[in-house]
Amino acid sequence: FSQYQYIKTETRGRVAIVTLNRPKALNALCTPLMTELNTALKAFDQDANIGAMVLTGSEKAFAAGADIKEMSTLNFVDNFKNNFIEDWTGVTKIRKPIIAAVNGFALGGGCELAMMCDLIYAGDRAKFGQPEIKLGIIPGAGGTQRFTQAVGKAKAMHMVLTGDMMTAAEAESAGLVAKVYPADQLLETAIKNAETIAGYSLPSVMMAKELVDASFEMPLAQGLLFERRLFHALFATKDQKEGMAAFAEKRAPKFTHE
Ligand code: CO8
Repeated sequence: FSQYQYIKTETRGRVAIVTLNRPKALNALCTPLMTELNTALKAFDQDANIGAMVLTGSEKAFAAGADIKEMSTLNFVDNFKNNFIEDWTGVTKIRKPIIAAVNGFALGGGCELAMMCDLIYAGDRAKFGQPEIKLGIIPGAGGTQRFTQAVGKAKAMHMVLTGDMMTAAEAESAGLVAKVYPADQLLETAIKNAETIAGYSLPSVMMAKELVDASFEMPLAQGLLFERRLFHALFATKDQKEGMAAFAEKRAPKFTHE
């Protein structure tokens, strides 16, 4: 029995795997799906036994966007009063690393959801796009901003204005995707990488994530100062002592995440 209808969750060691599971609609992101997703991610973020998460979909689709049928009857005043989409951005508040493992379509809100994660690994047949323009709207959850930060103005303008899709290879060379793997090896590889990350000292991992994210918000001098201070701070952890002792003793470190 699962408490969820639109997602599946499992854990493997210190890694949590969340799978979008609305196959008939290509994982279109309806409100209850997003509510479940945010609930699950938040629970894993608070779970001391979890060090990293993987978010994935199916072979055919990571997610083909927000649910167009659900959105079709929305109007401006309600969107404005309810701050539509704000509740869906919980992924960006998660403090442990989240890897998006993208096979198939990552379109519209699906692409935006992947970009809210910390890094994207793609299967070789993945397709990325911001096709909102074809529906008479524009991206609403970061497609004009995170996409541009990732790939630069030329490619972002092309994608957002034409609605064209990008292949996994193009997305990798443009800087949207960290690595491309054969589709059938994507999830296992993403989990393996997540296990590697989850094996490191959690405070250092969380600080590293926080700092890379801060580089998008801060002037360089402030970002460097923030980095230096957190670097100093990590010398107050047991894991720093353990990590350096293990190196000197030529053995594997046993991190306790404190
Ligand atoms: N919403 C609702 N249903 C969808 C969606 C969607 N986004 N995408 C696919 N489906 C449904 C189809 O309606 C179809 O259902 P049914 O069998 O009942 O007709 C089923 O999934 C299978 O889809 P197709 O038959 O179309 O499959 P194809 O393989 O022929 O085509 C495509 C695949 C190209 C992916 C096609 O389905 C498509 O173009 N989908 C829409 C893509 C799109 O426009 N996405 C952007 C939506 S707008 C948006 O995301 C706003 C962002 C808001 C922020 C979100 C924050 C997280």
